[in-house]
Amino acid sequence: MSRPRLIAVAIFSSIAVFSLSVAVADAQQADDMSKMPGMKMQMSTAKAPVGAAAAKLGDLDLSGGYVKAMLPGQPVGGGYVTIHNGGSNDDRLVSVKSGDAGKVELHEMKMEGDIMKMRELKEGIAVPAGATVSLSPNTLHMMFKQVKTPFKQGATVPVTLTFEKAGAVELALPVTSAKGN
Ligand SMILES: [Cu+2]
Repeated sequence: MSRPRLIAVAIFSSIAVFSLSVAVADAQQADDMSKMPGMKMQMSTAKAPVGAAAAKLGDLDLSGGYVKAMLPGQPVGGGYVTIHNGGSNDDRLVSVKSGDAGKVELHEMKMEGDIMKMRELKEGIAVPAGATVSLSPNTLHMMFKQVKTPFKQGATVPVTLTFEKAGAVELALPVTSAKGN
């Protein structure tokens, strides 16, 4: 076998192993993340789409809010927003609700070795004083469960985000393409 070909095979094998690891991790998730290709393999930093939802709540600035369109058969939806705490008190996103979903959980995706794992953050997401926390694909996210009608590109999904100190704020998250960011 010639050298370039050997290298190509090696690269392909490592991709296959990585995909397999991801698939194994997915299988362990009740959410079945394997049906969420958009949330899985994109390692780049996502940019918020044009027309993303924004709001101000006390010291908190929320921007870049959106959800991804759901693919046929996809059981859960992913939502994202950036939160900047311009104040001098730490705060915490404690819960999210939506009229379009039975429940919304706060999740984190993380590489553990070469396996991507997702877990629920029952304690919420800390937003320390002066910090900017981004919920974006492959990291922190809102996970919409028991979705009544699959999110469709062009629609909006209403959410209420509740913070420990700042209180609650409503956002209408635009639904963007299921692919890419
Ligand atoms: Cu999730």
